[in-house]
Amino acid sequence: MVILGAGPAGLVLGNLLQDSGIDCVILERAERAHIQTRARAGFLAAGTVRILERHGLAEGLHRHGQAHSTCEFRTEDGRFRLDYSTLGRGERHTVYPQQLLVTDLLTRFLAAGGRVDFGAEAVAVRAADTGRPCVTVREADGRPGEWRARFVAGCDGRHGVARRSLPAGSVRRQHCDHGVTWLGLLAEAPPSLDAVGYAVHERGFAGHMARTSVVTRYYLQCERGTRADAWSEERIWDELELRMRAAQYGPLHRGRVVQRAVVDLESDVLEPLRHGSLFLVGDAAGLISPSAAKGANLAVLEASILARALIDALVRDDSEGLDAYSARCLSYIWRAQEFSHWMIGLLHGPSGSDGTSSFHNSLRRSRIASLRTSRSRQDWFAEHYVGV
Ligand code: RFL
Repeated sequence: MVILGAGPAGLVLGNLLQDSGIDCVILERAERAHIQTRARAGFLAAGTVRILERHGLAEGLHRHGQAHSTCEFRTEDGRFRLDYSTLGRGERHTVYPQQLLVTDLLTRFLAAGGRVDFGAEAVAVRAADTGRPCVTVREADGRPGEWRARFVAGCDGRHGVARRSLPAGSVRRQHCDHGVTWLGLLAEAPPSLDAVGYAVHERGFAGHMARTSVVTRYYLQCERGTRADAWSEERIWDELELRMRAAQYGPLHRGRVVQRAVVDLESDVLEPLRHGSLFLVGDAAGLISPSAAKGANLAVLEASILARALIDALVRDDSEGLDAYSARCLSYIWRAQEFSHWMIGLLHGPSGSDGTSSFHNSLRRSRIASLRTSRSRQDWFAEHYVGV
């Protein structure tokens, strides 16, 4: 078994297969230090934690992760909080930075004898429609290499080679550009509130998400085409305080901005997620906007579904799970896409003052008002917000 990519998807899959005695190698383009320090997701859904627990992969997150269950909305109509652990299915998030989860998964995989080739870039997947696919590789020393296996798992993200290796016409890509751009920031500053903060402001959205007791992620909606370094730190903090209405609700803990990235909110889904012996998993299967923090959770879920199916096929000679893999994952993916899309509508007032935007702005206000007042709406929100 060849796994492309050592992100959450590839490492969960690798651990689960290895635990069942299935031989696998992970090819990872980046260096080890890079994947262990790449800060991205942080909110793990209850279902994700259960999958990791079931396979003995949750020790680190239980030791260092923090339970989280409240979000706070701040809008022109005031603020309100939802404790989603008391709504819907009564589940919480565990906040645990993705780079720590990746480090745990990698450490466990290597300690159990697993092989990860760092600096090895997959160049193409060939003969995926046969029972003996082949992955061509540029090794860390620049020399060409080749791997053959029964199956290949494309866990190499949105820009990976698995997607690019699919023959034209074998897969349908459905894409949506949500027309919204965020400046994603990581600040060396303690969280400023004990909740995820969603601020809707006429100047645009601002978000606050705890990562650890000393690091906080913030988002600022910005113009499409903004460069990540375009805003000074002072402007960033002033804008965050303005949109989060710090004058009314209290100042933010300021600190050094240690990471910035411009994120165009986009989604895409590939269908089907299997081409012969090649399977797409995680961001390679579908990209989801970070508006509802679903990407890493889907990656873990899909990897666990594929692992079960591969184990059944390789150990028990039962390929039913592999045949059902694509349809099964797509039903979860589309549910997550639907919720993320709904969140984008909830959080972004369109700029401009023509009749259409004012209409949509009023719809957005009404949507937030119903979330504030309707218990059944809150239950629905909680169920989808914390679930995948
Ligand atoms: P990854 O993590 O991108 O890993 C893919 C790996 O493949 C390697 N690779 C290759 N290796 C060999 N050969 C090649 N040709 C290769 N091409 C690529 C890469 O180096 C990399 O190591 O994909 P995976 O495993 O599918 O995991 C997906 C998640 O990383 C992603 O969905 C999340 O980070 C999304 N996301 C969030 N998800 C959540 O569930 N909760 C969150 O709170 C959350 N916050 C976020 C996020 C994503 C963000 N960015 C990237 C926009 C916050 C941000 C800012």
